[in-house]
Amino acid sequence: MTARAAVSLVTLATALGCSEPRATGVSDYAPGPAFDAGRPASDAGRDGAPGDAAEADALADAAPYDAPHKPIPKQPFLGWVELMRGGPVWGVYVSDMTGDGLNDVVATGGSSRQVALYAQLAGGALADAVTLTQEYAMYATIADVDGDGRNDLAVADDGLVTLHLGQPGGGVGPGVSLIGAPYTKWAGPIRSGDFDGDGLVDLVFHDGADDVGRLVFLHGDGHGAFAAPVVVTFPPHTLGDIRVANLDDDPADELALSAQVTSQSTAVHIVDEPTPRAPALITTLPAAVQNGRGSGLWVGDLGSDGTMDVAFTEWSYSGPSQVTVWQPGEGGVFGAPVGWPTWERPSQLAAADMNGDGRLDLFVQHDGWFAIGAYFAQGGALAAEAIAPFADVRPFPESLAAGDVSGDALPDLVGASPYGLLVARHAP
Ligand SMILES: [Ca+2]
Ligand SMILES: [Ca+2]
Ligand SMILES: [Ca+2]
Ligand SMILES: [Ca+2]
Repeated sequence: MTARAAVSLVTLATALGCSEPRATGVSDYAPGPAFDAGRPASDAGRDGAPGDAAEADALADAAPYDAPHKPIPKQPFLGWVELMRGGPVWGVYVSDMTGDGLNDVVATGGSSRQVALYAQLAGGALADAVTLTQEYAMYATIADVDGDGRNDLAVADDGLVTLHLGQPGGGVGPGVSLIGAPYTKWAGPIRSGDFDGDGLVDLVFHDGADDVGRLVFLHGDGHGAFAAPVVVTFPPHTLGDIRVANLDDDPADELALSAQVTSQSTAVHIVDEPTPRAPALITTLPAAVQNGRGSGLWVGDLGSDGTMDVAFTEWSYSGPSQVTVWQPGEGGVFGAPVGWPTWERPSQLAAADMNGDGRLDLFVQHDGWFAIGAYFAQGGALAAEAIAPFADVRPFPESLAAGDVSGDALPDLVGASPYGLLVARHAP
């Protein structure tokens, strides 16, 4: 890191820490190469405190970013970026955990790796972090598991899969373990959906055994209890992220999961329950980039055209980087993928209608580049990627999320960084 970059980085980290909106837009600051310089001494004990005016002025005057390969053009599709204090964050989730109808942010893997709640306050600001759970958790999912109208929180990590029921007035209750001895290696991403089609919330998580890939399904009874786990095994490779959506004509949800098959080979598996409570791998979508690596996975209706999409970021050291998109056709059979060229090191994905045209747009984080790309939907296609400076977000399955967290009905982007929770508010 150059001295100049270090100075602008410290300035950025300091100025982003303020909790009040400032006029400085994201396009006005100079992203640095990495958040690895340690927090500036002047930050000590200042969580939530506004940065001083001199630092804000320095931010506005910061030097442009020296990108070694490609310059980052300034694209004003994001508003200003705010760094909430509270220590490192790994996973971020946007949902209402306080029962007031306003989205809040739940963050996993904080400084003590507990799960923290950043509640949205009236007026749109996020409150300081409040610890929701005492157990370690890197992964979480939020859904109303017991049907009482309050969102519940299921967390997974280090051999634990624990359910915390939402409480009247906000917050969650004590954790109840959902698994026993067979799944104590470690637990990866956990997701919720209705996989058996009975209208009740089920859970699925990745059991991180080394020698075999295992997905564990927990079918809910609608009252917070679950049937015996159903395990689907995969050939020995590392499972990545899990995403849930209804990809075919039946009412039940399917799921997509990314897998690192070899050190130079990735794939996306589609899992369905052709017979309720008998989930099975139904198809594997081979990676499109040869000798590539994949990381970000997203499933939904890009462009809001009524057709579901499975999106996966792929890159290789020597070849192209792209966002690969598959669409399920008749009977859930997937067609050939379409590759959308993307900038360096594409990582996590999130989607929101950022430009208000009623179509869902796609966002891709660029790992280590302090940049985020936007693919705005145009009809049945995506426009060429627009790049905007962003703060560094972890290359972690759940480190990027979208949703309105400021109460203006415009979607914001939320990211997990080594420094804390990032909130990129929609430009007003
Ligand atoms: Ca709320
Ligand atoms: Ca509930
Ligand atoms: Ca169900
Ligand atoms: Ca289905």
